[in-house]
Amino acid sequence: MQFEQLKRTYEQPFFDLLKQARAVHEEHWTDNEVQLCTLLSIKTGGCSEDCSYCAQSARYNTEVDSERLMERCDILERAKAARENGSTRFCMGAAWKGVRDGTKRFDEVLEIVRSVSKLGMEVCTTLGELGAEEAKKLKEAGVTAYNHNIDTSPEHYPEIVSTHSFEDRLNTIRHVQDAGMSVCCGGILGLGENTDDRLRMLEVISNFNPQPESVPINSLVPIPGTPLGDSVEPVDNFEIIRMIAVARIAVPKAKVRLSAGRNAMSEEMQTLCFFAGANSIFYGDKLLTTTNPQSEADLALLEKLGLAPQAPYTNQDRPGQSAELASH
Ligand code: SAM
Ligand code: DTB
Ligand code: SF4
Repeated sequence: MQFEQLKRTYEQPFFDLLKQARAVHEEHWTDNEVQLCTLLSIKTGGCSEDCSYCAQSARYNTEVDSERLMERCDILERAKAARENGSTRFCMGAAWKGVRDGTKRFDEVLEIVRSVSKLGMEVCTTLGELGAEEAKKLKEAGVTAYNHNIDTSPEHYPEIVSTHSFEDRLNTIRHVQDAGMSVCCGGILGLGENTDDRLRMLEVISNFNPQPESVPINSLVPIPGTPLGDSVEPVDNFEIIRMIAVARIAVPKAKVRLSAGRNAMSEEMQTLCFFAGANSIFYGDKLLTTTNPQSEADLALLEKLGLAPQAPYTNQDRPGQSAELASH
């Protein structure tokens, strides 16, 4: 969708927007399911980049220390626990500028992915910048989706990050698409951007070809010590709901993931987000470095609403499943 159309959609009376989003949602998603995804920070802190919202940048004095890449067996334990708890997607994040083929750490990541992908969940990684070769190898190892957010509009991006460009983000996304992985791409609300910035971000995302398989909508979790730690007004709940609704309309087949920031949202607020088209959440007490609602509370909310956690995949129906793995 183009900016003008997104803007007209966004500016409708609130109930008209919700009605439109709900109709699009029901056309493409018939099952009243919410996907539960578990996040794990496999390499925390010490990142060279200066993203001004991030607890893991080495440039800011936050409470997060730099750690080494986790051991494969520990990651596997966490992935198994996530599957036991009902997650159908396991997302591994690393605080790196990017990964490079031929390095020891990239080989370690490939080994980790090979192990985790045998568990039958969707395997998502978010490791920073990728070239064509790295993307191909991750796909071969069993990554089904790669998360790389554009975070805000092209115009606002330089206000938020100076160590890489918006174009760098798009290049990585292109490599992910070329390698045949699904793209998970969304952004953050609350970086000091205006509504037009948010809609320009959605314009870029909705014009990807193919459209992304998932769109995470994060609401800024202010991190003390970062440039955005205390300076920015929280985003109005109605603006968040409107953005979820417009994302649902603009990218109808994507999972719209209500991501960071749920800890600060009431149950009623989250419910309106589900109604507007959100159909995936991060599940488990921790995101990467910050807290998330307790699992029991999330399950209780879904139950109250008559929503079901997405059922586990069988061997054959997991997206991105290779014929070789499916036959095991
Ligand atoms: N280093 C990789 C990258 O930059 O793509 C992966 C990790 S990064 C933490 C993944 C995404 O988490 C960011 O693009 C941003 O959308 C989101 N994020 C990070 N810190 C956040 C915060 N404090 N509040 C909300 N979202 C945040
Ligand atoms: C995404 O869009 N949000 C997740 C995931 N992709 C990697 C990360 C949220 C991080 C929130 C801040 C933190 O825990 O450090
Ligand atoms: Fe944080 Fe990722 Fe930016 Fe590094 S590249 S500072 S981990 S958001």
